[in-house]
Amino acid sequence: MLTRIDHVGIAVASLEEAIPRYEAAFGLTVAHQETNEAQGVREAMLLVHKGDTGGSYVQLLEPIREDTPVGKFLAKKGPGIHHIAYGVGDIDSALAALTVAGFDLVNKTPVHGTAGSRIAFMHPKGVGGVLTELVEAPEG
Ligand code: MC0
Repeated sequence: MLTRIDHVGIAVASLEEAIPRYEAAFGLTVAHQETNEAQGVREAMLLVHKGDTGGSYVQLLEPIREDTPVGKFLAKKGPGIHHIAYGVGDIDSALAALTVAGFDLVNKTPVHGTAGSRIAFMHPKGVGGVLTELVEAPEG
């Protein structure tokens, strides 16, 4: 079902502060930046590796308000790893299989993710305390 680690989502207080740190430490560059209102974040994707099934990224996440998943996470735990995201070829079949297997899905159907991708979150309680995201990359 899984094709790659698509990204590791990291909660930060400020993208302006975090991006140069990741660029300086690892020589990464920002491949994409956007604001996702529905998810309550400003985000930057820094490419780590381009493989046959798509890229792997560090995703820096800054909340746009306090009452958002990343805003609440930052207030409670401070900056750090917020979630892991796995690439899938077909997110609809992946979600159908997880539903049959009894997993607790935050998104029962895919929602809009980075750069036109289709994404869905699984609740951390069902996956060993790790907020887990599935990503189907956009066509092309
Ligand atoms: C909350 N919890 C987490 C967690 N966030 N555990 C591990 N990792 C996280 N990131 C735990 C809390 O510690 C708490 O555990 C319990 O979940 C309830 O926490 P809460 O603070 O009361 O939060 P809720 O219940 O309101 O929401 C938690 C939930 C939410 C996972 C449902 O954060 C959510 O819907 N997340 C999915 C959407 C999201 O994260 N969007 C932002 C990234 P205890 O043990 O204290 O009960 S958007 C993104 O990444 C997009 C742009 C993309 O990739 O394309």
